Amino acid sequence: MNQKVTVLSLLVEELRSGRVKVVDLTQPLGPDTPVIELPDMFAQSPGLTISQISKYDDNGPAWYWNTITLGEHTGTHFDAPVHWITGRERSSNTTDTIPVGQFVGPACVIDVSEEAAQFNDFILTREHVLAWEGENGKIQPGSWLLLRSDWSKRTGRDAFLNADEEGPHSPGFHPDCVRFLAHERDVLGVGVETVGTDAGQAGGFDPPFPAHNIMHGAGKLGLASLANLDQLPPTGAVVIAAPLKIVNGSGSPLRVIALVPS
Ligand code: 23J
Ligand code: MN
Repeated sequence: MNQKVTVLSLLVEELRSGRVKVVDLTQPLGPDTPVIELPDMFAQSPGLTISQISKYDDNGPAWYWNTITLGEHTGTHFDAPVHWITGRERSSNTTDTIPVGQFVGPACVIDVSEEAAQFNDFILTREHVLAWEGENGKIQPGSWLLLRSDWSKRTGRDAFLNADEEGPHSPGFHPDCVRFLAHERDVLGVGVETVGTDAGQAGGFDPPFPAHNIMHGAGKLGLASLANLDQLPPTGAVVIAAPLKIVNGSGSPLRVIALVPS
């Protein structure tokens, strides 16, 4: 019997033929994975520790497995609306309750890699997004807005966190840009290559940490420490970013993948 042609049967054929590629937007997750450093007055999030339970030995002759301990916001990870105080009263704001439909969406990729290389504190404005839309079309509701900075190409913790006496220096979003994306474009959320969705210096913005404050206050999501954004077109890719179903979780490490047409 012939199978009906559907958008998914066509997708399967495109995947099989290689005309649609699956791109991994995830950083390796290990003990050296850098974690955000907050000012000393605040509690810090632990990175990953991994210890062996057994490896085909007396502790388990035919099986290998490990125990992992880590903060929810370690490496390539997802920020749920409940992560920020502005999102605490929203419904379905935790990793286990966000509707799964919100984990899949088209990607709008804004390339600021040259600007961020020139000026590590580069801040994306509403005007930058409007200029991008002039080239690529209007951001559709339910899109992921991904900021390509090439920050994922930095090797080692010091270069990645890029901190000095003033604190960390890394690109991010202007508060007015976040308001625009959340309220006038209704994005799913923002994704970045840096350690968090906010700029390194965003603790001093008004409001502090606008990508957290405004996005999560609007029920929007965040993706941090993404990689391989240079392999995505400005539009046309679909991103799947589904966190672990941690009960009352504020976020989770995850595997982020993109479907990219060639
Ligand atoms: C806690 C406090 C401030 C920030 C963050 C976490 C993150 O970036 C995060 O991983 O969500 S800025
Ligand atoms: Mn986070």
